[in-house]
Amino acid sequence: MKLTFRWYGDSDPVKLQYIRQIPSMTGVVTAVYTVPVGEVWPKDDIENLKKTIHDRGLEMEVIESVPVHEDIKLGLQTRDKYIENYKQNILNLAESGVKVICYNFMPVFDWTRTQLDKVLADGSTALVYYMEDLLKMDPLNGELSLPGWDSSYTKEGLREVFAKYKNVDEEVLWKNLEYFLKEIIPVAENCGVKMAIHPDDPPYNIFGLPRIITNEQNLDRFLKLVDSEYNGLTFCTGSLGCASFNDVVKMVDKYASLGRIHFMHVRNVKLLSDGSFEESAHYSSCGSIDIVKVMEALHKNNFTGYLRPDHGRMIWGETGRPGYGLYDRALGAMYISGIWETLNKSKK
Ligand SMILES: [Mn+2]
Repeated sequence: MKLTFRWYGDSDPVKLQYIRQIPSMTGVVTAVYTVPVGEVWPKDDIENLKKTIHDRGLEMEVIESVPVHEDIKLGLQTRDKYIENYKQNILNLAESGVKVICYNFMPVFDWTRTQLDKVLADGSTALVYYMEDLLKMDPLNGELSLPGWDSSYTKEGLREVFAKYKNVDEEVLWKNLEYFLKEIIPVAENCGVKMAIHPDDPPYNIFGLPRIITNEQNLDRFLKLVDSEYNGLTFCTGSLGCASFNDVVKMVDKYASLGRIHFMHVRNVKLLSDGSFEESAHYSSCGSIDIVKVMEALHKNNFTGYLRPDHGRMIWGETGRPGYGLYDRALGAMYISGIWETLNKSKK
């Protein structure tokens, strides 16, 4: 297991030198954020990013994310141009030493929450998702925006893209994903980069848009679309685990044993009775996911991929990017490392 930390580049209030001070941290997971979705990342930008990170004693072996252009998800004629660009990005990143690329195939929106600063009982703040509030949200009224969402959409642009999805149901989305994978996976194989799809968050349709990377049956189907080690998963315990139909520990065990998990996102969520959930501290009893069992499943299967603590709460007065502060993620990293060290030592 290689422990990593997400870093948003020079504008991130969490500095590389702080990340470097977390024991057993090997590298950061990042991206080139200045290039519009669908375009080729300049090689100089990739190399400069790598140099900045290496100069601080960290590695850059995982990219999160190379976003997939909406035309690819929609299956439009124009997709071929964007797929060629995507292949070029894979090749360029491989040349700079990248081993894993994380991406997702969620239409229009990335991860979705109803509040980013819910005050929990201990005074920390966390991201939450309350069903009652979600049902009141209208993404087309132009007032809604969350981090992780493509903020380049205007109100009209959003209406247009929603209209295009009128003809894209889950089966069409599967076809479009298969088309994309059959183009890019051979390229990834040739240059030794493992592609790792991130599950949909939350893992079911929202706002009438289809979502397919959602549950065990669909992950099985996904892995068979192109049955190659290079067509793998970013297994996000929080994204899959926020729905009660997913048995996260069982799924980690299964996909790790198949050698198809290349990147782990580890975080905990507390499930509430009506399908709502609150992000919690990593510690098992703070949420609904048994993090020790997740780590045991990885250990049992000799997991050698990358892992990062995923979202954290805001604690100790820290302010910054919701979910991506330093302190709680660092606590999560040490908790995970502690479990891993114990498992390593008790095996001998
Ligand atoms: Mn995640």
